[in-house]
Amino acid sequence: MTRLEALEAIVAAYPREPIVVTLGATARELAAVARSDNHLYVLDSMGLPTAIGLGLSLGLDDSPFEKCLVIEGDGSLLMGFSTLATIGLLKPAKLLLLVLDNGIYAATGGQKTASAAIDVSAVARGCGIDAADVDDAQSLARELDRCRTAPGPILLRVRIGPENAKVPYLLEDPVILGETFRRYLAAQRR
Ligand SMILES: Cc1ncc(C[n+]2csc(CCOP(=O)(O)OP(=O)(O)O)c2C)c(N)n1
Ligand SMILES: [Mg+2]
Repeated sequence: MTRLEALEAIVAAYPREPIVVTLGATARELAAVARSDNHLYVLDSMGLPTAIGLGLSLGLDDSPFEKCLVIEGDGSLLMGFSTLATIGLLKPAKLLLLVLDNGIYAATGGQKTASAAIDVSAVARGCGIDAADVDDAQSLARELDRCRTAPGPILLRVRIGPENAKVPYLLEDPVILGETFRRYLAAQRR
């Protein structure tokens, strides 16, 4: 599965739920698949999308949203790995954390991450998070559907290939991106 295919499946399954998306090619490719106000594009803040999604999912606990999604890279997750412990402690029921695991830092030249050496799903389970490995598009669609009603926090480790799709850069002002996302959430809560 390519990153683009994984993102297409995620957008198809959760077109209106809040999605916090990690930096680099993942943000660019998501914007190319569906540029949407319910997406918070976290430009450059490696290691932080999961922490942002944790806070957001706690704040949205009583909202009509089925889930609050985070789309992470393996490298970015590893950089903010301690957040998994806090997620296990606080147990945000709406949090669905999707780790797009290509085993490399694709954005900076393809250096290997520690992902191949460790079992991310086992770490998540050790923290009290429901977790599963997803290896193909069919399993991804099935798991995304299961997660709609399954109580969070849930982590899906989604194996993707190493390629980056040829899509335009996303060079918008982060303040405007953040404000657009905030307004989307506020409008749903009225
Ligand atoms: C704190 C910090 N360190 C380094 C970078 C440079 N950087 C941007 S994206 C990236 C790789 C991210 O890897 P991963 O999360 O696995 O995503 P992938 O590129 O593989 O999709 C790096 C090292 C950064 N933006 N911020
Ligand atoms: Mg990676």
